[in-house]
Amino acid sequence: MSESAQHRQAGAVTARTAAAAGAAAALLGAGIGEIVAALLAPSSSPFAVVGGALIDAAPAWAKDTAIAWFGTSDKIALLIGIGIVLLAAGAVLGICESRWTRSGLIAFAAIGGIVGILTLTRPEASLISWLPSLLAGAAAAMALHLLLRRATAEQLQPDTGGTSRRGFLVWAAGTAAVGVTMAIVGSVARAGSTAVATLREAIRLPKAATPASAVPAGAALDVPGLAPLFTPNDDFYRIDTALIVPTVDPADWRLRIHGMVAHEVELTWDELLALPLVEKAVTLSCVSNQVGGGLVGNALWLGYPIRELLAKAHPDADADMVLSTSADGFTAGTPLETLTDDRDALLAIGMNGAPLPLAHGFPVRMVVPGLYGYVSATKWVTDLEVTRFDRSRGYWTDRGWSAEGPIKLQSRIDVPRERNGVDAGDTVIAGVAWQPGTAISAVEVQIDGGTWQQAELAPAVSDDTWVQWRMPWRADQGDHVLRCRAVSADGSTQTDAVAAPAPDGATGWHTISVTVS
Ligand SMILES: Nc1nc2c(c(=O)[nH]1)N[C@H]1C(S)=C(S)[C@@H](COP(=O)(O)O)O[C@H]1N2
Ligand SMILES: [Mo]
Repeated sequence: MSESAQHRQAGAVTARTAAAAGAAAALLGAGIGEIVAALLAPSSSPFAVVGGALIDAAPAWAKDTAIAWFGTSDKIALLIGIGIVLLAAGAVLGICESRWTRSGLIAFAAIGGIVGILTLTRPEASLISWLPSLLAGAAAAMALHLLLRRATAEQLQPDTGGTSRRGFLVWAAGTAAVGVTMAIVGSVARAGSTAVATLREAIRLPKAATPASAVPAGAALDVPGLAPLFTPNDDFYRIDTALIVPTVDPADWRLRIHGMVAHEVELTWDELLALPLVEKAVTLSCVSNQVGGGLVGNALWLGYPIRELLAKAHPDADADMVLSTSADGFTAGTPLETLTDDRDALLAIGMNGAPLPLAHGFPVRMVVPGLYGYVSATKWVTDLEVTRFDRSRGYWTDRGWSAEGPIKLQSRIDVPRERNGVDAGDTVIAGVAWQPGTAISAVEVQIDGGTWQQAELAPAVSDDTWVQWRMPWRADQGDHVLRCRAVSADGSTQTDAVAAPAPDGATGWHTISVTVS
């Protein structure tokens, strides 16, 4: 008796059919989970919960590799990875179920239950956030049962030619399609039309009591391809551990300042808006930015100096750090001194004239001039605990990054682009240079290892922002190597020592190769 005849006789389905049933059932479960989560609470999405737990549990090297490989698409890469694992697991469970009745069903239900429990451990958990995962597991189990029953029934029927097999395939494909559609609709509903996005649209920001100093004439150079002096909100890099952008209703927002203080302070959104606000241009950089990379941007921030709030709380004399916490459980440890000195560390509500975009921390985030984001720029901030570095650690400090993170002196060539060719003749080299908190006094450019030449430096908006620079270049045909370095007002020259981003920021000279023809 041939193998397939044996299966037919026993009423068992082929491994391939069982695997297809399992994968389709897994997709249906995933779709149900995403739809229910979109209706219930975005943060209860099973995908987001598993992804968030993986992000928090991953060793530092895995995260650094993910950012190096996928850049700001690292989250999409993670979700695709989870999807692939889900399909594979579904296929395996389908085969299990076809061999040992109930094993696949029980496993699907158990996975739903485990993810449900995991959901309750996440920072944004609510009382019912386990529901989407549980329903997803139950739906997958039920779908697997029905699909296999159908496949088995068809195997037992007298041979009806190709029609019966096609019947199963249509059912399996239909189940998978419904699952994928629900998952897509669920995530679009979640991203596009949250009530908080609508609330944000309606907000009119108060005017700053202290407006930003005027942008000096000539600060923005007219060089096509050069990063604009102010980075538009839609182009501003985004880095955070949130798979789903947290949605915080301003009416529910509270900031609590506590810990080593004489008086606890609590602040509501309306109270914050009524305070005399400060507007300030600040360049923000991610510690993961590679030399020459794009994880840096400049914006006009509107907010209230954290210094004033801390003065009301009156920190203890031996406190030296403020641990800020976000609505989604991220934390950053910021030196107390940087929040109380005259640099105007802000509790920010506005970015380039608009309320903070949801992805950039709506309704309230921190912006501390001179510090990398991971130790200072907490988005969706809700809690400031005054403490000490020897008592408390921020999210990334527990994962191998330095406790303190001042932004290093850096410069970048934006024009020409490495991958674009250059036409021979008179052209221009241009870029940006920054060390927020310290003015840039010069940028130098080196062509093909020759002498360092002074670039033209545009007037700076402030010490806290990047400056644009340019240098004319008569480009000869052939391959050329271009390099830049910045000099800061305190006299130091950007180091050529190559350092990786971990543990406290990349260094080295941005070097590009271009072909002139
Ligand atoms: N809540 C929260 N805030 C956060 C982070 C985060 O993961 N979660 N990442 C920090 C890091 S590492 C950086 S570089 C900045 C980036 O801010 P942006 O996304 O607005 O550019 O946000 C900081 N604030
Ligand atoms: Mo960062």
